[in-house]
Amino acid sequence: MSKLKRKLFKKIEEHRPRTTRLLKEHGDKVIDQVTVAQAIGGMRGIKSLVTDISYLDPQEGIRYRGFTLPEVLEKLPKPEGAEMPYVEGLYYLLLTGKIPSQKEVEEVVVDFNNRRIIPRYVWDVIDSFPSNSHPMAILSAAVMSLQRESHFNIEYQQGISKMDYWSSTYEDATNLMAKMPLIGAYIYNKLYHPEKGHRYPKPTLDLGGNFAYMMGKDKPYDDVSRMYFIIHADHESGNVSAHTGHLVASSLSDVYYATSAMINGLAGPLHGLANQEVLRWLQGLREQMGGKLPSEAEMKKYVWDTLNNGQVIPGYGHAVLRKTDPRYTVQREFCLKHLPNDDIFKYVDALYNVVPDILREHGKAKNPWPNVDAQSGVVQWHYGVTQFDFYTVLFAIGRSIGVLSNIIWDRALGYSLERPKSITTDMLEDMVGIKK
Ligand code: HAX
Repeated sequence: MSKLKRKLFKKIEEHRPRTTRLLKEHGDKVIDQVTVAQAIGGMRGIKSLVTDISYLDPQEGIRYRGFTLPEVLEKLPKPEGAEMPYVEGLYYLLLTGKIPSQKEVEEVVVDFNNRRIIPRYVWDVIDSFPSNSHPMAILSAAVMSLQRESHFNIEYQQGISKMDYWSSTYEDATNLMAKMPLIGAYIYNKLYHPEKGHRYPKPTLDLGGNFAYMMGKDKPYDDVSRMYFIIHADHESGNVSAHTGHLVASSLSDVYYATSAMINGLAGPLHGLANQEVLRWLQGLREQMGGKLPSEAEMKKYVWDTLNNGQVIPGYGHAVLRKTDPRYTVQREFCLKHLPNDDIFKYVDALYNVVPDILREHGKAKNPWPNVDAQSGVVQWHYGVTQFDFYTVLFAIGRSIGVLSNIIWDRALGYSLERPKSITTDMLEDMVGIKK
């Protein structure tokens, strides 16, 4: 057993009595109520999921295991000469709640590297897709094809105890996490640079460094990748991708089924696909402007035209957040340091000056501030990843760290099959006293 797995097991054993006690002694205590608007409106805000891996405060933004994003980026160990921490260190933090030492994280790096081998049939699945397929569809299918590798599935068939589900799930999750960036880079090269062919991984590199290498990108793209995967990793459990992963895994489907489903949820334009939509929308403006930076009045007109057309402003608003997303701020600071004169960055900054006021005047969005997706495409574009269809694949690689960590813990704490109750419109009308 690896040191990380041993540490995780200890933490699981310490935690289990807390969940058991809550259920046994306080299982019937009321912690929330449900309104008609919540039942019709996507279950917004109902407290009905439990996770210790991250928590999203509407004002402050995300904390991973109690740490804000700037704290995570500052405290996690970094590869020599790097500005951003090891992604593997984040996996350690999310699983155990502890910031790993340099040595502890280096052990995880070696463990991940040993799990990178990808069966030939996965490349065949990817290669069989037409080159105009969306990369998220290819990613989902590639992850799905790996399902036959599941240790959990084999052990379940053999009849293991519930108490041990977490162990084979840990193996599956870590195997998949180590492979995801390689699959992503392969999809990128197949779709956009077939002339360059496939690059094999470099065994000496960490997850972020190797991803940059396989994408064919020089420094600081390794740091961009580390930053990107870390800030997208988790956003508590209610968002579509995290919730989908949790929901599918709750039926004891293995992590391959659950992660493929999570990828499908992330691929919607109201969720992860918004990062590609921001760039597509900005390019529309750029074309209109013939490449020059629009004046404030021109920018305002473009935003209003979009709203008056009945469309949303991509990259703005959020179902939970009520302030600027700290994931936006982390990337903005990176841009200010590394690409302050980038054209698209200037567009994004100029938008920040006009959109919140316009959304407030428009009067619909509860949160007029930018979310993570408003800024993330800019960084990719600057370093030559201009194929914005690909951006959500990057998000998916990052998000899988949180989703997989959660599934391991779901299994460890024996979380139940999800089964909320639905009712009919007739019943709802009766409940609120509408006469028919
Ligand atoms: N532009 C225009 N209208 C917006 C808006 C925006 N950016 N954000 C919200 N609204 C509208 C909603 O469409 C909704 O209109 P209707 O009443 O006509 O349905 C109204 O304002 C109230 O919405 P809300 O309660 O403020 O927000 P929701 O919780 O319903 O939705 C969304 C949250 C993120 C989906 C929404 O803000 C949106 O569509 N934003 C643009 C797309 C986007 O950036 N998505 C990525 C979000 C971050 C994320 O998950 N990344 O993966």
